[in-house]
Amino acid sequence: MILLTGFKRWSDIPENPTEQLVRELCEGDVMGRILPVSFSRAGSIIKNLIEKYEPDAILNLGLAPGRAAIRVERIAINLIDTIIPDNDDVKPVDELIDADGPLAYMATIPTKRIINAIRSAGIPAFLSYSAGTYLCNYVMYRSLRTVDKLGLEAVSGFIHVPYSSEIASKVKKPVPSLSMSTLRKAIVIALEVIRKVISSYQS
Ligand code: PCA
Repeated sequence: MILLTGFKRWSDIPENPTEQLVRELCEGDVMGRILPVSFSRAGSIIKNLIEKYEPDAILNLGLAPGRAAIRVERIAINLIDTIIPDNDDVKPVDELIDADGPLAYMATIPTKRIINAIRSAGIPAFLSYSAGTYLCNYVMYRSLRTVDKLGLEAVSGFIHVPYSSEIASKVKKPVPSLSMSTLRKAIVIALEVIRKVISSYQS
């Protein structure tokens, strides 16, 4: 089973496209969950889901406003450094995510294979070496940390998507975007690549 997560909206963004993506893609072997943009709640939700369901793979999705392409994150760092408060109005600065955890975790999903497959479908996708220091990096780190602590074989990683054009049309300034159907296609491709990895280590 693949655990696919997205996020609710936060701050002044009108909608989070990852919410719709997760709703549309959770069927068959994909279990979808929408996470709150909250440090105190999102971390325990992701930890409990992984402990309870022991998924074969975890793919976390988030919106990167202002980015023009799909970004597959390579690394999650053990740091929270917030400029915008989360949805509980909490704004941690210079805090470790886990005082006992390593400085960073590398994504264990096949990042380059995913990017190549998405690009082959004519969709712009790039490797990213920073998921930021907000909720997305936090959830990526907490997912990898939980898998590590439990000693699971699961692969885990994070993909940032741009605004969908549908949501960008509601933003009051010009922002880069891709259509919702393009975003959906990219994530479907990423899930296909992840499925192949899972089946190769299970056989
Ligand atoms: N993007 C934010 C948090 C929620 C989301 O979708 C981030 O990049 O941290």
